[in-house]
Amino acid sequence: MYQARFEFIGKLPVVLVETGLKSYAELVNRRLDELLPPVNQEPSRLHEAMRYTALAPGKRMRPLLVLLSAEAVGGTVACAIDAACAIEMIHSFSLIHDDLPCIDDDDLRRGRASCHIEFGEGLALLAGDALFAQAFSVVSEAGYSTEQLPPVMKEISAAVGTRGLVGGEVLDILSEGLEPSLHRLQDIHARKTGALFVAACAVGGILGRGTGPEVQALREFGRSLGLAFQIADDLLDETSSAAAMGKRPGSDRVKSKMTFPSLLGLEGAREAGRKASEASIQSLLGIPGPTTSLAHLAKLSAFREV
Ligand code: GRG
Repeated sequence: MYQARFEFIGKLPVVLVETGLKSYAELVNRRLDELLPPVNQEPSRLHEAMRYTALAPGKRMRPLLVLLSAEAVGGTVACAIDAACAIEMIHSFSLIHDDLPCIDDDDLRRGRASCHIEFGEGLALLAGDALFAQAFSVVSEAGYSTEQLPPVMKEISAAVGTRGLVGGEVLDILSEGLEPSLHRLQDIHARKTGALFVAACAVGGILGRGTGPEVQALREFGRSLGLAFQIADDLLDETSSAAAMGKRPGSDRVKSKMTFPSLLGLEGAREAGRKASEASIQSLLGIPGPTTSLAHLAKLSAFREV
């Protein structure tokens, strides 16, 4: 049932090679592997479940944003890699919980059976919790300076809590059956998707020792990019296939969810995605350093196929 013709790995490098980002994604995967608890330690089944989703083929958007944002303000990949992996762990945590039967009830993720299908609900829930804790443990042990650590912790925790992933998911659940509203939809996705994008960019800026205005410009970039990315996600849910995406398309429609295409139509949603992507690129004008790769990522997010 799940043997996916998921060609993600075969597809993404084409894009990443073009934009020079393949090596960054490989670096993230290698460091993630080192930072996740090994399967030869107990409780090994828990570690297997954590690694199963966190190391599965994904786009690694959020860690790439951390690394490229650090470079954009004059920092290095080395200074930001552990925080980049921590943010990917949090993203993986949210995917595991999102797929659970009590939330979105999805059986396919990243081209594989969802974590709870493979390991059972209890273990999947706990693997998510452990990834969350591991993320903060990684950041606290990364050797960041006393000026950097508190703002980095603040950015990441804010993106997860009520103003971020959890709050967005709750608003999403509670909006079922309500009158569709573009304002509410934007608020939900600013929290569910945008907040972690903003945090990734800000954390990269902080660790790269960017100035206040530079970090603020990166934040703006992440906000618009998150919107462009989510609009593309909604469009793909309407138009793509499980084989291409590695998750079940059409699920928004089945669950009668409010989406950008359902509110704006396919063409209207495409136009909104284009505008958000352009707005994100405009925000980069406030940054003197190398921003070409961030701009590529912005275009890729709006016009992606996976
Ligand atoms: C407590 C962190 C936490 C979560 C619980 C379930 C939940 C609350 C929030 C759901 C957040 C969620 C899954 C938002 C959707 C964001 C999104 C667009 C996910 C897909 O991201 P991609 O396309 O996935 O970057 P890959 O697999 O490529 O990494």
